[in-house]
Amino acid sequence: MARIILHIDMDYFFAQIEERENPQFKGKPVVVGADPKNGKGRGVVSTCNYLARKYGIHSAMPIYRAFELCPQAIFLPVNMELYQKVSKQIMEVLEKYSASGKEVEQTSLDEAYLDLSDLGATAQKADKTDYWGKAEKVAEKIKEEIFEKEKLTSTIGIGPSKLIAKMAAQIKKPNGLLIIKPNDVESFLEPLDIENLPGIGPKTAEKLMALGIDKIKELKKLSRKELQQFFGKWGIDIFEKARGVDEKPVAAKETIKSIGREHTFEKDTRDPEIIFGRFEEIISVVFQELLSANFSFRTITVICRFQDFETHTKSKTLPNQAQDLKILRSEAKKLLLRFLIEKPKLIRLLGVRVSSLSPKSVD
Ligand code: TTP
Ligand code: MG
Ligand code: MG
Repeated sequence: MARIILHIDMDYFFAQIEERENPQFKGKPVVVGADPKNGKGRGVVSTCNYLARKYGIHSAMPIYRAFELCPQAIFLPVNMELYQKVSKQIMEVLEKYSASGKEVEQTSLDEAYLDLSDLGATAQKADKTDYWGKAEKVAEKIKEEIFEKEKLTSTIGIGPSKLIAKMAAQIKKPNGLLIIKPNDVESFLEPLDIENLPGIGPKTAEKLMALGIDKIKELKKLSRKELQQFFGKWGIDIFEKARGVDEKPVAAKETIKSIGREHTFEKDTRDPEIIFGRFEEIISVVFQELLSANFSFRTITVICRFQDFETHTKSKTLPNQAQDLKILRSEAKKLLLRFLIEKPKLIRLLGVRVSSLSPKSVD
Protein backbone atom coordinates (compact mmCIF):
# COMPACT_ATOMS: atom_id res chain seq x y z
CA MET A 1 0.00 0.00 0.00
CA ALA A 2 1.21 3.51 -0.80
CA ARG A 3 2.62 5.57 2.01
CA ILE A 4 1.11 8.94 2.91
CA ILE A 5 3.82 11.43 3.73
CA LEU A 6 3.19 15.00 4.86
CA HIS A 7 5.76 17.76 4.59
CA ILE A 8 5.32 21.06 6.36
CA ASP A 9 7.44 24.16 5.91
CA MET A 10 6.73 27.45 7.66
CA ASP A 11 6.37 30.50 5.42
CA TYR A 12 9.23 33.07 5.54
CA PHE A 13 9.90 31.71 9.00
CA PHE A 14 12.27 34.17 10.75
CA ALA A 15 10.65 37.17 9.06
CA GLN A 16 7.11 36.03 9.78
CA ILE A 17 7.92 35.68 13.47
CA GLU A 18 9.33 39.21 13.43
CA GLU A 19 6.13 40.48 11.78
CA ARG A 20 4.08 38.76 14.43
CA GLU A 21 6.14 40.36 17.19
CA ASN A 22 6.02 43.79 15.54
CA PRO A 23 2.60 44.36 13.96
CA GLN A 24 3.80 47.77 12.75
CA PHE A 25 5.95 45.92 10.14
CA LYS A 26 2.87 44.50 8.36
CA GLY A 27 2.75 45.62 4.75
CA LYS A 28 6.44 46.53 4.68
CA PRO A 29 9.39 44.62 3.27
CA VAL A 30 11.21 42.88 6.14
CA VAL A 31 14.71 41.42 5.86
CA VAL A 32 16.29 39.32 8.63
CA GLY A 33 20.05 38.83 8.64
CA ALA A 34 23.29 40.74 9.00
CA ASP A 35 23.40 44.49 9.61
CA PRO A 36 23.36 46.28 6.20
CA LYS A 37 25.33 49.24 7.62
CA ASN A 38 23.95 51.59 5.00
CA GLY A 39 25.11 49.35 2.20
CA LYS A 40 28.56 48.61 3.60
CA GLY A 41 27.56 45.62 5.70
CA ARG A 42 29.05 42.19 5.33
CA GLY A 43 27.20 38.97 5.88
CA VAL A 44 24.05 37.68 4.28
CA VAL A 45 20.27 37.66 4.30
CA SER A 46 18.84 34.84 6.43
CA THR A 47 15.39 35.32 4.97
CA CYS A 48 12.87 38.01 4.11
CA ASN A 49 9.11 38.35 3.79
CA TYR A 50 7.33 37.89 0.47
CA LEU A 51 7.05 41.63 -0.07
CA ALA A 52 10.85 41.95 0.11
CA ARG A 53 11.13 39.01 -2.32
CA LYS A 54 9.32 41.14 -4.90
CA TYR A 55 12.41 43.36 -4.94
CA GLY A 56 14.55 40.33 -5.75
CA ILE A 57 15.86 39.78 -2.22
CA HIS A 58 16.37 36.18 -1.12
CA SER A 59 18.12 34.00 1.50
CA ALA A 60 21.93 33.87 1.32
CA MET A 61 22.15 37.09 -0.74
CA PRO A 62 24.85 39.49 0.49
CA ILE A 63 23.18 41.99 2.79
CA TYR A 64 24.64 45.00 0.97
CA ARG A 65 22.94 43.76 -2.20
CA ALA A 66 19.61 43.51 -0.38
CA PHE A 67 20.14 47.07 0.77
CA GLU A 68 20.79 48.20 -2.80
CA LEU A 69 17.61 46.51 -4.00
CA CYS A 70 15.40 47.90 -1.26
CA PRO A 71 17.03 50.43 1.11
CA GLN A 72 13.67 51.27 2.68
CA ALA A 73 13.14 47.68 3.90
CA ILE A 74 13.14 46.98 7.61
CA PHE A 75 16.42 45.20 8.39
CA LEU A 76 16.51 43.09 11.52
CA PRO A 77 19.15 41.00 13.27
CA VAL A 78 18.66 37.26 13.78
CA ASN A 79 16.95 36.45 17.07
CA MET A 80 17.71 32.76 17.03
CA GLU A 81 16.60 32.08 20.58
CA LEU A 82 13.07 33.22 19.78
CA TYR A 83 12.89 31.28 16.51
CA GLN A 84 14.06 28.14 18.26
CA LYS A 85 11.39 28.45 20.90
CA VAL A 86 8.69 28.89 18.25
CA SER A 87 10.09 25.97 16.27
CA LYS A 88 9.84 23.71 19.30
CA GLN A 89 6.24 24.70 19.90
CA ILE A 90 5.36 23.95 16.28
CA MET A 91 7.01 20.53 16.47
CA GLU A 92 4.95 19.79 19.56
CA VAL A 93 1.77 20.45 17.58
CA LEU A 94 2.94 18.05 14.87
CA GLU A 95 3.72 15.31 17.34
CA LYS A 96 0.10 15.29 18.43
CA TYR A 97 -0.90 14.27 14.91
CA SER A 98 1.39 11.28 14.65
CA ALA A 99 0.02 8.00 15.91
CA SER A 100 2.84 7.34 18.36
CA GLY A 101 4.42 10.77 18.50
CA LYS A 102 7.36 9.13 16.82
CA GLU A 103 6.60 9.65 13.17
CA VAL A 104 7.78 13.26 13.07
CA GLU A 105 11.11 13.94 11.44
CA GLN A 106 12.26 17.50 11.91
CA THR A 107 14.64 18.43 9.11
CA SER A 108 15.30 22.06 9.98
CA LEU A 109 13.98 24.73 12.32
CA ASP A 110 10.87 25.31 10.23
CA GLU A 111 10.44 22.01 8.44
CA ALA A 112 9.29 18.48 9.22
CA TYR A 113 7.94 15.28 7.72
CA LEU A 114 5.08 13.31 9.18
CA ASP A 115 4.29 9.76 8.17
CA LEU A 116 0.51 9.44 8.00
CA SER A 117 0.45 5.97 6.44
CA ASP A 118 -1.38 4.65 9.48
CA LEU A 119 -4.34 6.68 8.35
CA GLY A 120 -4.51 4.50 5.26
CA ALA A 121 -4.46 1.31 7.28
CA THR A 122 -7.27 2.38 9.60
CA ALA A 123 -9.30 4.05 6.84
CA GLN A 124 -9.20 0.93 4.72
CA LYS A 125 -10.56 -1.19 7.49
CA ALA A 126 -13.30 1.18 8.52
CA ASP A 127 -14.44 2.31 5.10
CA LYS A 128 -12.95 2.29 1.66
CA THR A 129 -13.40 6.00 1.20
CA ASP A 130 -10.60 8.22 0.25
CA TYR A 131 -7.88 8.11 2.88
CA TRP A 132 -6.00 10.79 1.00
CA GLY A 133 -9.00 12.97 1.76
CA LYS A 134 -8.46 12.15 5.43
CA ALA A 135 -4.84 13.15 5.17
CA GLU A 136 -5.98 16.43 3.66
CA LYS A 137 -8.23 17.02 6.69
CA VAL A 138 -5.30 16.35 9.01
CA ALA A 139 -3.21 18.85 7.08
CA GLU A 140 -5.94 21.50 7.34
CA LYS A 141 -6.18 20.91 11.07
CA ILE A 142 -2.42 21.19 11.52
CA LYS A 143 -2.31 24.47 9.60
CA GLU A 144 -5.23 25.82 11.64
CA GLU A 145 -3.80 24.77 14.96
CA ILE A 146 -0.41 26.29 14.24
CA PHE A 147 -2.10 29.47 13.11
CA GLU A 148 -4.28 29.62 16.22
CA LYS A 149 -1.42 28.93 18.61
CA GLU A 150 1.42 30.75 16.91
CA LYS A 151 -0.30 33.15 14.52
CA LEU A 152 1.96 31.88 11.75
CA THR A 153 1.11 30.49 8.33
CA SER A 154 2.65 27.37 6.89
CA THR A 155 2.53 25.34 3.70
CA ILE A 156 1.88 21.61 3.57
CA GLY A 157 2.47 19.08 0.81
CA ILE A 158 1.25 15.48 0.91
CA GLY A 159 2.40 12.68 -1.34
CA PRO A 160 3.44 9.03 -1.48
CA SER A 161 7.08 9.92 -0.68
CA LYS A 162 9.13 12.55 1.09
CA LEU A 163 10.30 13.85 -2.27
CA ILE A 164 6.79 14.45 -3.65
CA ALA A 165 5.49 15.86 -0.36
CA LYS A 166 8.31 18.38 -0.23
CA MET A 167 7.96 19.40 -3.86
CA ALA A 168 4.20 19.78 -3.45
CA ALA A 169 4.74 22.15 -0.52
CA GLN A 170 7.46 24.07 -2.32
CA ILE A 171 5.31 25.03 -5.28
CA LYS A 172 2.27 25.98 -3.17
CA LYS A 173 4.05 28.55 -1.01
CA PRO A 174 2.96 30.61 0.87
CA ASN A 175 0.02 29.43 3.00
CA GLY A 176 -0.78 26.57 0.66
CA LEU A 177 -1.83 22.94 0.74
CA LEU A 178 -1.39 20.43 -2.07
CA ILE A 179 -2.11 16.70 -2.15
CA ILE A 180 -0.47 14.54 -4.82
CA LYS A 181 -1.90 11.03 -4.92
CA PRO A 182 0.19 8.16 -6.34
CA ASN A 183 -1.66 8.23 -9.68
CA ASP A 184 -1.01 11.95 -10.05
CA VAL A 185 2.75 11.87 -9.45
CA GLU A 186 3.69 11.66 -13.11
CA SER A 187 1.43 14.46 -14.28
CA PHE A 188 2.56 16.57 -11.32
CA LEU A 189 6.26 16.16 -12.07
CA GLU A 190 6.46 16.30 -15.85
CA PRO A 191 5.54 19.95 -16.48
CA LEU A 192 7.80 21.24 -13.67
CA ASP A 193 11.16 22.89 -14.31
CA ILE A 194 14.17 20.69 -13.63
CA GLU A 195 15.21 23.12 -10.91
CA ASN A 196 12.11 22.18 -8.94
CA LEU A 197 13.69 18.78 -8.38
CA PRO A 198 15.56 18.84 -5.05
CA GLY A 199 19.23 18.34 -5.76
CA ILE A 200 19.23 20.12 -9.10
CA GLY A 201 20.78 23.50 -8.43
CA PRO A 202 21.57 26.28 -10.90
CA LYS A 203 24.80 24.64 -12.09
CA THR A 204 23.34 21.22 -12.82
CA ALA A 205 20.37 22.94 -14.41
CA GLU A 206 22.71 24.91 -16.65
CA LYS A 207 24.41 21.74 -17.87
CA LEU A 208 21.07 20.12 -18.59
CA MET A 209 19.74 23.25 -20.32
CA ALA A 210 22.75 23.13 -22.61
CA LEU A 211 21.34 19.78 -23.72
CA GLY A 212 17.97 21.40 -24.32
CA ILE A 213 16.42 20.00 -21.18
CA ASP A 214 14.41 22.37 -19.05
CA LYS A 215 11.35 20.41 -17.92
CA ILE A 216 11.27 17.16 -15.93
CA LYS A 217 9.40 15.57 -18.84
CA GLU A 218 12.50 16.08 -21.01
CA LEU A 219 14.85 15.01 -18.26
CA LYS A 220 13.11 11.63 -18.30
CA LYS A 221 14.33 11.10 -21.86
CA LEU A 222 17.88 10.66 -20.55
CA SER A 223 18.67 7.09 -19.62
CA ARG A 224 20.02 6.06 -16.25
CA LYS A 225 23.32 5.38 -17.96
CA GLU A 226 23.53 8.78 -19.62
CA LEU A 227 22.79 10.59 -16.38
CA GLN A 228 25.38 8.50 -14.62
CA GLN A 229 27.93 9.47 -17.26
CA PHE A 230 27.15 13.15 -16.73
CA PHE A 231 26.89 13.31 -12.96
CA GLY A 232 28.29 10.07 -11.54
CA LYS A 233 26.38 8.29 -8.80
CA TRP A 234 24.37 11.40 -8.30
CA GLY A 235 22.98 11.01 -11.83
CA ILE A 236 21.17 7.85 -10.73
CA ASP A 237 19.59 9.82 -7.96
CA ILE A 238 18.37 12.37 -10.51
CA PHE A 239 17.06 9.58 -12.74
CA GLU A 240 14.96 8.19 -9.91
CA LYS A 241 13.76 11.52 -8.60
CA ALA A 242 12.54 12.52 -12.06
CA ARG A 243 10.22 9.51 -11.83
CA GLY A 244 9.13 10.34 -8.30
CA VAL A 245 11.00 7.36 -6.90
CA ASP A 246 12.04 7.97 -3.31
CA GLU A 247 11.90 5.22 -0.73
CA LYS A 248 13.47 7.12 2.13
CA PRO A 249 11.57 6.55 5.35
CA VAL A 250 10.50 9.28 7.72
CA ALA A 251 13.13 8.98 10.42
CA ALA A 252 11.85 10.02 13.80
CA LYS A 253 13.99 11.76 16.36
CA GLU A 254 15.14 8.56 18.04
CA THR A 255 16.63 7.29 14.83
CA ILE A 256 18.35 10.49 13.71
CA LYS A 257 21.89 9.41 12.99
CA SER A 258 23.40 12.74 12.13
CA ILE A 259 22.70 16.43 11.79
CA GLY A 260 24.24 18.27 8.89
CA ARG A 261 23.99 21.16 6.53
CA GLU A 262 25.49 21.82 3.12
CA HIS A 263 25.87 24.89 0.99
CA THR A 264 26.50 25.19 -2.73
CA PHE A 265 28.27 28.43 -3.59
CA GLU A 266 26.73 30.66 -6.22
CA LYS A 267 30.12 30.61 -7.90
CA ASP A 268 32.87 28.03 -7.33
CA THR A 269 35.39 29.74 -5.11
CA ARG A 270 38.75 29.77 -3.31
CA ASP A 271 38.10 33.13 -1.65
CA PRO A 272 38.93 32.55 2.04
CA GLU A 273 36.50 35.25 3.17
CA ILE A 274 33.60 33.62 1.34
CA ILE A 275 34.63 30.10 2.29
CA PHE A 276 35.19 30.74 5.98
CA GLY A 277 32.26 33.15 6.28
CA ARG A 278 29.89 30.56 4.91
CA PHE A 279 31.55 27.76 6.83
CA GLU A 280 30.99 29.63 10.08
CA GLU A 281 27.30 29.95 9.24
CA ILE A 282 26.92 26.29 8.41
CA ILE A 283 28.54 25.40 11.71
CA SER A 284 26.24 27.64 13.69
CA VAL A 285 23.12 26.26 11.97
CA VAL A 286 24.25 22.67 12.63
CA PHE A 287 24.97 23.54 16.23
CA GLN A 288 21.60 25.22 16.68
CA GLU A 289 19.87 22.14 15.32
CA LEU A 290 21.89 19.96 17.64
CA LEU A 291 20.77 22.10 20.56
CA SER A 292 17.11 22.07 19.51
CA ALA A 293 17.21 18.28 19.29
CA ASN A 294 19.28 18.26 22.50
CA PHE A 295 21.90 15.84 21.28
CA SER A 296 25.60 15.63 21.94
CA PHE A 297 28.01 14.49 19.19
CA ARG A 298 31.26 12.63 18.93
CA THR A 299 32.05 12.68 15.24
CA ILE A 300 32.49 15.72 13.03
CA THR A 301 32.53 15.38 9.25
CA VAL A 302 33.35 18.01 6.69
CA ILE A 303 32.13 17.50 3.13
CA CYS A 304 33.81 19.24 0.25
CA ARG A 305 32.78 19.08 -3.39
CA PHE A 306 35.15 20.58 -5.90
CA GLN A 307 34.53 22.33 -9.18
CA ASP A 308 34.72 19.02 -11.07
CA PHE A 309 32.14 17.40 -8.73
CA GLU A 310 34.81 15.31 -7.05
CA THR A 311 33.45 14.97 -3.51
CA HIS A 312 35.41 14.09 -0.39
CA THR A 313 34.72 13.85 3.31
CA LYS A 314 37.03 14.07 6.27
CA SER A 315 36.02 13.10 9.78
CA LYS A 316 37.26 13.41 13.31
CA THR A 317 35.95 11.40 16.24
CA LEU A 318 36.42 12.93 19.68
CA PRO A 319 37.39 10.90 22.74
CA ASN A 320 34.11 11.90 24.43
CA GLN A 321 30.59 13.12 23.62
CA ALA A 322 30.41 16.91 23.34
CA GLN A 323 27.80 19.62 22.94
CA ASP A 324 30.19 22.48 22.53
CA LEU A 325 30.25 25.04 19.73
CA LYS A 326 33.94 25.88 20.26
CA ILE A 327 34.98 22.24 19.83
CA LEU A 328 32.78 21.83 16.78
CA ARG A 329 34.15 25.01 15.21
CA SER A 330 37.82 24.31 15.85
CA GLU A 331 37.71 20.66 14.76
CA ALA A 332 35.65 21.42 11.66
CA LYS A 333 38.04 24.19 10.67
CA LYS A 334 41.02 21.90 10.99
CA LEU A 335 39.34 19.44 8.63
CA LEU A 336 38.49 22.21 6.17
CA LEU A 337 42.05 23.50 6.23
CA ARG A 338 43.30 20.05 5.29
CA PHE A 339 41.07 20.13 2.21
CA LEU A 340 42.30 23.57 1.26
CA ILE A 341 45.91 22.53 1.61
CA GLU A 342 45.60 19.19 -0.17
CA LYS A 343 43.60 20.34 -3.21
CA PRO A 344 44.15 23.61 -4.99
CA LYS A 345 40.84 23.34 -6.87
CA LEU A 346 37.85 25.69 -6.67
CA ILE A 347 35.22 24.65 -4.16
CA ARG A 348 31.63 24.10 -5.24
CA LEU A 349 29.97 22.87 -2.06
CA LEU A 350 30.82 22.70 1.62
CA GLY A 351 29.04 20.78 4.34
CA VAL A 352 29.37 19.97 8.00
CA ARG A 353 27.82 16.99 9.76
CA VAL A 354 27.88 15.79 13.33
CA SER A 355 27.16 12.15 14.13
CA SER A 356 27.54 9.47 16.82
CA LEU A 357 24.76 11.43 18.46
CA SER A 358 23.39 10.70 21.85
CA PRO A 359 20.58 12.42 23.76
CA LYS A 360 22.08 14.91 26.15
CA SER A 361 21.26 13.97 29.71
CA VAL A 362 19.98 16.71 31.98
CA ASP A 363 22.81 17.86 34.18
P1 TTP B 1 13.33 28.25 4.50
O1 TTP B 1 12.19 27.36 4.89
O2 TTP B 1 14.20 27.79 3.39
O3 TTP B 1 12.81 29.70 4.08
P2 TTP B 1 11.67 30.59 4.72
O4 TTP B 1 10.88 29.85 5.76
O5 TTP B 1 12.27 31.86 5.22
O6 TTP B 1 10.77 30.97 3.48
P3 TTP B 1 9.78 30.00 2.67
O7 TTP B 1 9.85 28.65 3.31
O8 TTP B 1 8.42 30.63 2.82
O9 TTP B 1 10.26 30.02 1.28
O10 TTP B 1 14.25 28.48 5.75
C1 TTP B 1 13.74 28.56 7.07
C2 TTP B 1 14.54 29.56 7.87
O11 TTP B 1 15.91 29.19 7.91
C3 TTP B 1 14.48 30.95 7.30
O12 TTP B 1 13.35 31.69 7.75
C4 TTP B 1 15.79 31.54 7.77
C5 TTP B 1 16.74 30.36 7.87
N1 TTP B 1 17.66 30.34 6.70
C6 TTP B 1 18.89 30.97 6.81
O13 TTP B 1 19.23 31.50 7.86
N2 TTP B 1 19.73 30.97 5.70
C7 TTP B 1 19.37 30.39 4.50
O14 TTP B 1 20.15 30.44 3.52
C8 TTP B 1 18.09 29.76 4.41
C9 TTP B 1 17.66 29.12 3.10
C10 TTP B 1 17.27 29.75 5.52
MG1 MG C 1 10.19 27.96 5.34
MG1 MG D 1 12.45 25.35 5.50
